[in-house]
Amino acid sequence: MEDSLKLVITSDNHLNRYYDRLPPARLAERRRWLRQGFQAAVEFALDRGAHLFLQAGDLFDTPDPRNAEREYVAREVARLRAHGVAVVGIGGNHDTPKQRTEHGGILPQSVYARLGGLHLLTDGSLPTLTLELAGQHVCIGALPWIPTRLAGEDPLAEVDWRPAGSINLFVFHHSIEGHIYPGANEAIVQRASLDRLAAAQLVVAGHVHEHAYWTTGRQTVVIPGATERLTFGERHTPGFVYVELTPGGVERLEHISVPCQPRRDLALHTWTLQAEGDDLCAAALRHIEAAAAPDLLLRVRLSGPIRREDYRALDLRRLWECGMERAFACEIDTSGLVIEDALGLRMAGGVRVSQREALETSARALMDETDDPAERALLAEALAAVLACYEQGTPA
Ligand SMILES: [Mn+2]
Repeated sequence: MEDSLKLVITSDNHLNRYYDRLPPARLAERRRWLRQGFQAAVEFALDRGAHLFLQAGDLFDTPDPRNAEREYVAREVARLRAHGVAVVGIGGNHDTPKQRTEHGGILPQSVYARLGGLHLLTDGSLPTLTLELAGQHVCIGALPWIPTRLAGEDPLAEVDWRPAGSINLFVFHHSIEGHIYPGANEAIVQRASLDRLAAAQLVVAGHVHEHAYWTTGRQTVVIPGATERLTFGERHTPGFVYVELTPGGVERLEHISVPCQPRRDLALHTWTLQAEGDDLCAAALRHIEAAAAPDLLLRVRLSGPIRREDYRALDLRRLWECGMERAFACEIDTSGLVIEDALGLRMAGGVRVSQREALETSARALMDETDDPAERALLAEALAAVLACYEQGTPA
């Protein structure tokens, strides 16, 4: 019986992801959550005696991760190498510089590549690496991420890949028709183009965070998926993939799930809050207190019609502070609030509360409070100056 090639595949680890409005200690804790999935993939590769550890892009969230993250990855890559595991990687849309003038166009992973820690498939049109692994002649080809590719293009359209391995695998970092990132406006690989990679028993596609795989004839296509949920919209189970591969195709494929930090989307409608009798702010605070938990990433989504005076009385900062005190992190989303005007007529749906509107509202309130025409004129002048400054970004 022939040996199968054992490989661990991970993608979209997004190490070093930054979250604004998170205090430093919590940001560090969040980054520990992000490392956890990548760490689990490394441990799994060592436990199973994998021959190959493949990272399919977006290892880092940016082309310039902090040294702490770079050093962490160096340590793990060194452990894999010390145990004889070959490490192969490609860049993704997050960790590849957008242009040559940014970091000289160099990926953060290239430091490990230069020191022999990993093979980074980044140069040329279809860089292909040949390794002797598990008694097989293994060819690994890649389509490097090109930041200038346009939406509507098929990244595989011109690809003509003719590897000579007994086992061939191909890796890229793109959405595939039918498996598209929500709201994607980018180049997408057409299903039919996968025929161009007919020589590959395994095709690996990083980028889409939800794991999927399918097999057509001898070829299996696998989307390893992300190792943590990165946004509130994501419902997938994060993890990585373990594959046993022979010249005849995939013999075994497992998706190993990893824990993710809990998230909760708390939807609060103004009608529900009003029905509770007291003011909106007190009602919203009660809901936030009840929903919060120490580990939780909480998003509070306020929606529904609201009168201007109620909006002014809604202390958003206090809501946010309450969430930050009781949950791990909190964001307050007011984009679903619809301001009703003074005559009780509702404006067209989806009106956003803009800074401009808030400035006008406060100025008008001050003007309403005075009978002195000179003071009103001064307030009007102040408002105009502030708005000019706000809109043009220059001091009036
Ligand atoms: Mn990506």
